[in-house]
Amino acid sequence: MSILTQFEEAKKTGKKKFIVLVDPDKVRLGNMDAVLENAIKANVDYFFIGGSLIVNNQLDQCLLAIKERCNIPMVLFPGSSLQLSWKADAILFLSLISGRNADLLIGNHVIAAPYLKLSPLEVMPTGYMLIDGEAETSVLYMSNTRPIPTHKEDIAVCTAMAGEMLGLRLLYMDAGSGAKKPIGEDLIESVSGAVSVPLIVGGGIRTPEKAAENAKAGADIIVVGNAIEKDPDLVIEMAEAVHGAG
Ligand code: 1GP
Repeated sequence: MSILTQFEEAKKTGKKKFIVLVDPDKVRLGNMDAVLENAIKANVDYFFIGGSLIVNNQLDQCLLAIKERCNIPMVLFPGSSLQLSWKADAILFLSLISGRNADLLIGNHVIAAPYLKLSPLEVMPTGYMLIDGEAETSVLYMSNTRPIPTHKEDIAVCTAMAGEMLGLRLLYMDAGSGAKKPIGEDLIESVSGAVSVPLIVGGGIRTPEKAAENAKAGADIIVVGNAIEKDPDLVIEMAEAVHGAG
């Protein structure tokens, strides 16, 4: 079954998925082993692999290191068309629909299309929506876009609806890695109520309680990166909280 179908089936049955975001630049750091070990124990559903800016050119090594240790599927979450690899299982083909940067709406996709067509990667068309997380995150600087303000619920809802109408199969609401303020439950509830495709939510989630609240508010898939890099033991509690929220 494709990963996209797995997401859709899980949404239909109300099962929540938990994803750990791995930054390939940090894979050699001491705590990566602990993250992997805990991810296996905690039945983490998938890994997202990527970052807004990768400087160490070790994407392939990162994917291989994870593959050697476990069977958790790896989905590329690319910050640019330089972050592509056949060693992953799938790729979020992200269109940054909250922004008005043509390169991130369609330009980079044109460049990546022939590579992806030849590759074995499952391509997952995803509407990517940045929501203000009250921090100068890398993704805001690198994407040269403005996030949707948290109090502009109507803009977030209409953006999500438009993404679905354009045929995008997933929506990803992200406050950005390291956001000070994660996305609020009210906004998650409004957006999830307006669309029927699976909704991914991430950015600044630091506690299992917040992860569970987001899932209860309507997020189908929860992504956590930073908090787990800092404290790999959080993987267990976070995964339990999200899986238990379904
Ligand atoms: C960022 O949603 C992801 O794109 C995860 O964010 O690293 O803040 O958990 P954090």
